[in-house]
Amino acid sequence: MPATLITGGAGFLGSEFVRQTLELGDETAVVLDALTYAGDRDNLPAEGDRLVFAQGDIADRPLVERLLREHGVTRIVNFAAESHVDRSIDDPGAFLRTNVLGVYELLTAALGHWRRLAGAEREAFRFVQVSTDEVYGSLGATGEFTEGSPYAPRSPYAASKAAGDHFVRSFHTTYGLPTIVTNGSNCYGPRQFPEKLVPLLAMKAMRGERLPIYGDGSNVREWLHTADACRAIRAVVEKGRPGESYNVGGGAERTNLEVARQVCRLVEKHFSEAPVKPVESLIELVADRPGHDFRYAVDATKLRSELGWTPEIGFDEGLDETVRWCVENLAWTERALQRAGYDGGRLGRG
Ligand code: NAD
Ligand code: TDX
Repeated sequence: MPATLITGGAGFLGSEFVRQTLELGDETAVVLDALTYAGDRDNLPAEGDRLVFAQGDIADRPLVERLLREHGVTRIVNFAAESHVDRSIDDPGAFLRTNVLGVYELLTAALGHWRRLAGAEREAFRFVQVSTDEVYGSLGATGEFTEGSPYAPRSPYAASKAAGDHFVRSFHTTYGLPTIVTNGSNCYGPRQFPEKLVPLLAMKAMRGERLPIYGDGSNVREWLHTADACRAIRAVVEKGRPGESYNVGGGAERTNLEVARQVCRLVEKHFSEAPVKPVESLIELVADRPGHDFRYAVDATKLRSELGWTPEIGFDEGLDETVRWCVENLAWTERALQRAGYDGGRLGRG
């Protein structure tokens, strides 16, 4: 049975990808995750015939080499990263270590392994780097990023992801390693760490705390449900062309204020004990994020037309389900906050 190394598989997107992989039923998922504040072993099922879990760092080359060899891995999907822009403003070093040096070590282990493979296994080998639209920089009110848009990162997070992507691409052009990059838009869904906009707002609204919206709330993000994002990454793993990159986005553009108001309405719908009503009265405009990118939007035509992917979950339906999940899984959120040493009050720049 083929095996896929899924790094960062205990995080938000990675754990959804692992669940989808196990549902497909025809491959072994080998998860490598350092279990930083963002990773939760309980996001994954227990180890079994088709799930192997190793706690460790993608920068630990001997460990990665052993996993690749022992499990006969023919695909690597790299979700492991420091992923939060505000944290990158406060501590860029951690982003450099994982998103650049970690990616380099992972690539080097992958290259050695790939070179030892032969025949169909070597042919099938893929290294998929899960990246972000933030590497392209910031858009004005119109236009969309295409795969040809130049990389122009502006936050330390985006800069580290861009540097990692450049290494990934260079391993294809220089050594022939079959790598592919996905550039995804903002994801939302269950099990997202409550420092990110949607779960942060839901958690604070349930506590009756003010809901910090940066600047004037007019910044725009393109939202995609994590299940649709992972189906897109699966399509890229199966059918993507080595050396290429694919934008991943579903077209649901919203201002942050629109998202905040919708989350407030959904908290009122699903959480009868909301301490402050209307929940919307908790929204407060606060100091802007330094270097705050105004707008992201991607043209995902290549993914749709070449690989036949279409999103299945509309934003209204997906957000309703996500806020309901946050209401019904407060214990998950409390555990995440404890693990990270947060009290809810210190979350967010506001
Ligand atoms: P996350 O922060 O929820 O999860 C990251 C996971 O990586 C965690 O389980 C963490 O323990 C693990 N990890 C961190 N450093 C590691 C290391 N050095 N070695 C091994 N494991 C390590 O992040 P996410 O939101 O699931 O994002 C996953 C990937 O998708 C990231 O690469 C991110 O850049 C990209 N991405 C995310 C979004 C989004 O909206 N969430 C959008 C586009 C792209
Ligand atoms: O408290 C907040 N108030 C606020 O107004 C927070 C946490 C965020 N915001 C704004 C900033 C952004 O414009 O909401 C928007 C979304 O913020 P985040 O959830 O922090 O996401 P973003 O910075 O857009 O980055 C996300 O999408 C792209 C992920 O965290 C990245 O990993 C991914 O690459």
